[in-house]
Amino acid sequence: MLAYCKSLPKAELHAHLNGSVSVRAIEKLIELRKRSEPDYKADDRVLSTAKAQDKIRTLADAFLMFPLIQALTQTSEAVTLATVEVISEFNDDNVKYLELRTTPRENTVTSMSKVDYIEAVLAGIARCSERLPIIVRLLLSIDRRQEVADASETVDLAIEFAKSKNARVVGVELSGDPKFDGRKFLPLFQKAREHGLKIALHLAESCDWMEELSEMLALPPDRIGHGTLLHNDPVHTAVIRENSIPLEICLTSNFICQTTKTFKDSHLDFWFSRKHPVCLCTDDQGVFDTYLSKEFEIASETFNLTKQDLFDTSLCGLRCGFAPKEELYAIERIWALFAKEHA
Ligand code: 6MZ
Repeated sequence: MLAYCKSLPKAELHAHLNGSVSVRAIEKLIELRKRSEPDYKADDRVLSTAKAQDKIRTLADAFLMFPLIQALTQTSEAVTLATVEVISEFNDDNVKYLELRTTPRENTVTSMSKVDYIEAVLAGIARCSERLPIIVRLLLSIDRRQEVADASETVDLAIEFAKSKNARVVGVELSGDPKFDGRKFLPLFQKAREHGLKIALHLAESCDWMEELSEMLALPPDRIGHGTLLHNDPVHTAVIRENSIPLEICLTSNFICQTTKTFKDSHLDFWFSRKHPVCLCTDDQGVFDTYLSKEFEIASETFNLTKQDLFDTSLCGLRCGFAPKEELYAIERIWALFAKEHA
């Protein structure tokens, strides 16, 4: 089944840039850093990211990993390198449509502004678009820990960048440690929507801040990240079903962080059995040492999915993308061709 999963064209809709950086890419980033700082010594923990699975037991543990990687992407050159590496690895896994998401950061030491950061990511996307058969779009992330003013700047930048000619910024999203309430950002998401941006919200990833849910769902978001515990509440379930809000489900991430005890306990089954749109995603393929084909294989083994189920799930992922519908239709031809070849 893994071979079939690898051969399937896939859409990845939930991938955090810095969490997706692999050990191989981390080594390249360290090399780059050493060119300007020969004595640079990377934190030992960052090099053992591939073994992070052994160390991460909770979501809080995962949140200790991100700053270690972010410490290596503090210049435009490093951000572009990380972007190119991440996209190349998704391309190697036969991902045809990728939505990356990242939190624009400024760094006063290296004089990297948020605009520089976004431009560096877009430069990496442009470089890959020239040589790889993968379409990449970008969501700008608001970190739950941020001040509203900081997040507001990100939304304004998303609006500006989305207007540019080959608009690769298609949305904004909310992520970060779920123990921080996201309600203060709601007016910003409203504003983003008024300017034509799509919205994805991490919701109910853990049992922190469950009281925000009704207000966050009332937005309503265009997609939900994780939503691990949402199906426990019939009112929330009804809102999600009525609005047909797709869920981005990351099996390995949820399992490693123990927000689902086993793969079988995943909420995937609940939504799948109701024919609700779900997208299988990796979340942080570097930190969790996974890749999208593997997520498909785990889903297939855990829930006895057939090849047809996997194909349908993969196509459903593409259709939940935030790129304009006509672009997604055009990409769908790849799925149609695959279906014809495997009929
Ligand atoms: C919530 C997550 C996350 O933005 O620097 N992030 N937020 N839940 C998760 N599940 C494990 N995984 C990653 O990528 C790293 C940032 O993405 C968010 C966190 O805010 C993390 O700092 P970027 O590219």
